[in-house]
Amino acid sequence: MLRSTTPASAYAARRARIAALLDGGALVLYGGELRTRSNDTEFRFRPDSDFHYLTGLREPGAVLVLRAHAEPRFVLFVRPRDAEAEVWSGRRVGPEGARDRFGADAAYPLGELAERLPKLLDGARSVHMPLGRWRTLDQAVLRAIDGLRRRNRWGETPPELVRDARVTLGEDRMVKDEHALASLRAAIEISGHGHRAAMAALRPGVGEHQIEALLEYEFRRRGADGPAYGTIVGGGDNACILHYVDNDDVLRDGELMLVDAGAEVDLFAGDITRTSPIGGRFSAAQRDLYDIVLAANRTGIARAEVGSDIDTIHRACLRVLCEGLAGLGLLPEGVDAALEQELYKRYYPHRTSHWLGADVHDAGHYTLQRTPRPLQPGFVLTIEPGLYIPATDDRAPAGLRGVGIRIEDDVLVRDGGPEVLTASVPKDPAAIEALVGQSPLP
Ligand SMILES: [Mn+2]
Repeated sequence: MLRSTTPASAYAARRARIAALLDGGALVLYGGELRTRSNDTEFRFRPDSDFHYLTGLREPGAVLVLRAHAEPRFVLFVRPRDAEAEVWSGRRVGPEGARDRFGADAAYPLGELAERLPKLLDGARSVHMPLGRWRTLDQAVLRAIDGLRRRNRWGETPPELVRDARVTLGEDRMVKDEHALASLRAAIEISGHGHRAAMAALRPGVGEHQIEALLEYEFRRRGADGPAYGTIVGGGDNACILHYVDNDDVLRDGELMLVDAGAEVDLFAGDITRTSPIGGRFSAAQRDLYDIVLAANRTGIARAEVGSDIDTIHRACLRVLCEGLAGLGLLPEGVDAALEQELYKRYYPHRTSHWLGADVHDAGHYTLQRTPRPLQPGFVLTIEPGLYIPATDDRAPAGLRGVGIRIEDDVLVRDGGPEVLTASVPKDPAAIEALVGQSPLP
């Protein structure tokens, strides 16, 4: 069985929280549809995160209408049962199952959406929806509002306000409830198994694709939905390509392997990066660079406190990285000039943190009134400083050219100080060296 940590009551509690924020309005979400992979075959379905967050339903072609203004409150539209279609493309929950198994107060076949939506929106003060996300949903809602407006003489009262539901949902998703946290912890625990297995199987001559397969085997066999995003396994200077997902090179002695991979459980994502020496030992030059990134990682984590913000974390990490780079002779302009003129971008082009949750780059604003928002208890973010020395960098000593290192942890902001959710995955260089090559590649 796939791992699930989320009871039906958790989805009901989320719907109640969101309904209280709708101010007498209605929320309309679409779970999404199958996407073509090639010709007539499709990717495995993965529902929209907001939709799943409130329903737990994983079927394509489903619409949620959550009504704060009247009964029934929780309405689902789903594909109707169809014995023949289900033989080909899998079981469907159907309207009856939507009521019995997913707790809908009312449920109808998807084909009745256009006909029923006006009545469901009648009397709602506002409609909350992901504007512009799904053309079909936009059209259905706008038609319903327009239809109600035309019938205003007969007493129908259309919503006067359309709001972007992603703002409301994003704010709620930012503060992880106990079930979201349980899902995240499970996703991270499984991700950790994958990372440790990858380190243990690492040795020269193994293919990046084999490490990728091992990670995803660990994820799936332990009941995760699968990888939460495209697994990155980069040996040597492939580590300097930030979104390297080809994973088709061989891992060479004397080089490092960067793995950025996370499992998904109940549609919550782990997101972990570790960098390991392929031959089992960091060279002195690699170790120098590793220690700088590790110091930045630890500095960033220490700053992930209530009231801090991700700009403060980023700047604290940047200073550590720049001081380290200057110490290696890679920033002859000096630390202050490097920070001011962003000269470090040559070696560190990305930001340090993103929100983590149901989406690996999770929902929720990063700024409020254009200033970075203060961290609150329950926020989960990544701390992922890195340094990537281009293979062509003639400033760098030969032993550092083409070396890429990133160390990424997932951190829960708490009143008592940050909790590192990814603490079970080694990042101390001695601990990594002790693990690398310890078991045969299966
Ligand atoms: Mn990340």
